[in-house]
Amino acid sequence: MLGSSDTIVLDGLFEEWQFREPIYTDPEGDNLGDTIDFGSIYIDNDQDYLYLNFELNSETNLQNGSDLILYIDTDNNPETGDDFNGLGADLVYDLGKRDGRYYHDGFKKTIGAPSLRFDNDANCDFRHI
Ligand SMILES: [Ca+2]
Ligand SMILES: [Ca+2]
Ligand SMILES: [Ca+2]
Repeated sequence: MLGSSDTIVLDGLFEEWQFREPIYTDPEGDNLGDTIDFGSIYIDNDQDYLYLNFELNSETNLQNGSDLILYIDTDNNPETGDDFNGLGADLVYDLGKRDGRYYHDGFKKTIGAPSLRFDNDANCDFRHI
């Protein structure tokens, strides 16, 4: 049975992430004028969901006016999906537009905001770095 530290709960609290190692840590203060300065990035999954945790320099509503786009190569194959810097992104999601697409078995499916879940519902709650 999984303990509480093994379970990601979308509740606006991030204590369960302290038991995980970041997959990447971006330097602080390197945003060069952009509004968003990424810090550490964490990833985890269970049998149903993929969980992403981005540390940002300030509280940001990614679903409103953001120009961030998420690219995920879900089949680890650069030949499938959208080409983005050599990545074959099978899932592409524009966070600010709440719109995206998913490629699977040669089919393209449009995905909207209900396909994704955000901590604290409409307003993402991000931890400050
Ligand atoms: Ca939580
Ligand atoms: Ca940074
Ligand atoms: Ca791919």
